[in-house]
Amino acid sequence: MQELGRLEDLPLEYRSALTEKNLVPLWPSLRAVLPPGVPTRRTQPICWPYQELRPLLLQAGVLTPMEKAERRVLVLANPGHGLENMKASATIYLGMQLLLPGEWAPAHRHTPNAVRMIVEGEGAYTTVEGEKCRMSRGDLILTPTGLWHEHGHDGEEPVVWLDVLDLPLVYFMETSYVTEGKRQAVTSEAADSAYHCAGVLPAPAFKRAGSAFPMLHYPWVNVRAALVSMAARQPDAEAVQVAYVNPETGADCQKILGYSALMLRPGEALNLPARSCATVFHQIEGGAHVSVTAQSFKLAAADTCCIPGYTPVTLRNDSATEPAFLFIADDAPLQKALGLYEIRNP
Ligand code: GTQ
Repeated sequence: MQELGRLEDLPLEYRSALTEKNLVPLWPSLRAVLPPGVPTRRTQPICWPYQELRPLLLQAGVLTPMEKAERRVLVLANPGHGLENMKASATIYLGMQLLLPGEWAPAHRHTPNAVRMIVEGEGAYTTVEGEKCRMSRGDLILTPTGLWHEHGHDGEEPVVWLDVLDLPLVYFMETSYVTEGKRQAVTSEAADSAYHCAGVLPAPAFKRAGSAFPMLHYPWVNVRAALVSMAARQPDAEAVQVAYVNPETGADCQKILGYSALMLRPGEALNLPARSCATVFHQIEGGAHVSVTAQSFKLAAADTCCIPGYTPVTLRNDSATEPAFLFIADDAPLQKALGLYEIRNP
């Protein structure tokens, strides 16, 4: 590829004249913004072992009362993006949130979309637009853009969950803001929703709802059962994986980030091709190795890692007897909508 002229090659006087008129020559920076073949990625492969962050999160529970935090969260920040920018990848924000018994994180709504993957503890709940979603380990709860949400806790032990938001993208677009609200009246329990029975949808008087976010709570018991039955029925499946979708449309459950759950059978190794999207892996049960060319993370339960885009990944379950279950988040829906999504076959 042709080497291009540098800024230093230009007379100082000319450079000043350009600066004065708010003009910039493209050619010294062209290769930086359009690198050959593969994009430049700030996102580094990073792992956040749960046993390392858990004591620090519990310490935040002692140091900072809810009134002073609103949301008591330690952000899983990728050093490649600068810790202060609070990004796991260019578009993905990850945070571990702690709620102690009796605490309440007040109602608000905001433009970024969020989901919560419950990590430990029983007794907490999120109310989303009046729908009460009780939290259990491995459950996925959606708080999509613009919907009121607050967190409460009637139980007896600390509850921790992983927040996944498209905040970096929405912030970058200068469209991120919050509105504070009042405590919501609970109007229904997500667990009672007809959406929990696969293959049937609410259709009262022959009318389908067609709401943008019909299903807010995906209990792990159901998702796990789906994976286990898929593994049993399709022993030759390339991967035992299910996507979290909008049951009314079958499309990804949110428009920017996509979510799935994957089961690694005992002893299974799975080669995932390089995809253009960055990917987050969170271990729900069991253990797995997540390997990229130069690095390998050994995930135990509740560990989380992030892998940049355009990177092939190998997942491996070393246990000869136990399955391993991973929660996966990526920005594939956004990239697909924009026509940027790629899978590179080796
Ligand atoms: O629980 O509503 O990690 O608003 C960041 C922003 C969690 C929340 C985060 C939020 C929330």
